[in-house]
Amino acid sequence: MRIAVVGATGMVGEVMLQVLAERNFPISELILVASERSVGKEIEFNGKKYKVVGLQTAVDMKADIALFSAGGQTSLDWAPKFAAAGTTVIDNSSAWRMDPTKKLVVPEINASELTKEDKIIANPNCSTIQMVLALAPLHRKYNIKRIIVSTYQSITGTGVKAVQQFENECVGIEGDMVYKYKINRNCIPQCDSFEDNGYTKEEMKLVKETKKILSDDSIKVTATAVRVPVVGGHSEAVNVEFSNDFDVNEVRNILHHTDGVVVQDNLDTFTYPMPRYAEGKDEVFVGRIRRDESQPNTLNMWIVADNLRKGAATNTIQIAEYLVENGLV
Ligand code: 2RA
Repeated sequence: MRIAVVGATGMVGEVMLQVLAERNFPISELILVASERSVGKEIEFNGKKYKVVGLQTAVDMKADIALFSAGGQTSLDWAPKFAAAGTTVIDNSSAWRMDPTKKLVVPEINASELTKEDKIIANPNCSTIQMVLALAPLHRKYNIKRIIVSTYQSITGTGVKAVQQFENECVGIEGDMVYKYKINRNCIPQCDSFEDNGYTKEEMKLVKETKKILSDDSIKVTATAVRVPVVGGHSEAVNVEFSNDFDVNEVRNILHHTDGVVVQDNLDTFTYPMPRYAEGKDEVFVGRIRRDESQPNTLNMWIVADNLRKGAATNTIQIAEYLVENGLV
């Protein structure tokens, strides 16, 4: 496969290259793409050095698949050009996610919706992916009515400059401020900008993307997204109300048998998911599974995943693997 990585010098781009190598993705030719200022930069992949090229050069090279993580405007401007050249684009930005003509895919849930005609495929937001992967099998079994989610999101979700701000603060260096406030020893109840309804774009992604991926607009979702000084991954406290009652042990068993999910839930051994220990892994970890005793048919759980891996790079590459394995590219 001729593979282009668009945004190859960014945080997610670097993880995509790492995951491509780890999973031994079938690459006959690798095209590394970044902004004009990075053209000519050399990046090593699998022991070989590759020179970064610009976007138009990459379009002209007619990759089979282009893995995008280069921001929404670049996706809006360039994904159609890659698609017109015959390349299938899998995009990590929010640009195409809610477009009714584009598929929004978590492979374990809805890869079967994909066809050869899908030339621009949207990778969901990281905080959405980890939540819906755990909730999808429970929705099928018990029918979700409402989700209340509070997220505790890693600074890696903002990018390398946010990590630099955190590291500077830890050693007392006054450097560039990515966030409006200090992040060390703090929690910032704002991920991305605010919408007119008082929610952030991040919170509304959780609301809208969940309905699309689970193909059920009747599901009510409300979210509070918080930035925390953590690097390993995103954590989420999820309260979910079902139409039907459930047995907590049956819920654990369903999750235990769900592809991509690992249940870490044993209070006797203080076993529960934590971002420090999820870092670098591809699974979604679920624990603190317990009935919400304040209302019927309602469950609490704690969901953790590495936002750069299953939340972005790995999910993207799993979509690409599905396309290849099913002859869709
Ligand atoms: C964040 N999910 O965590 C967003 C984008 N990666 O900031």
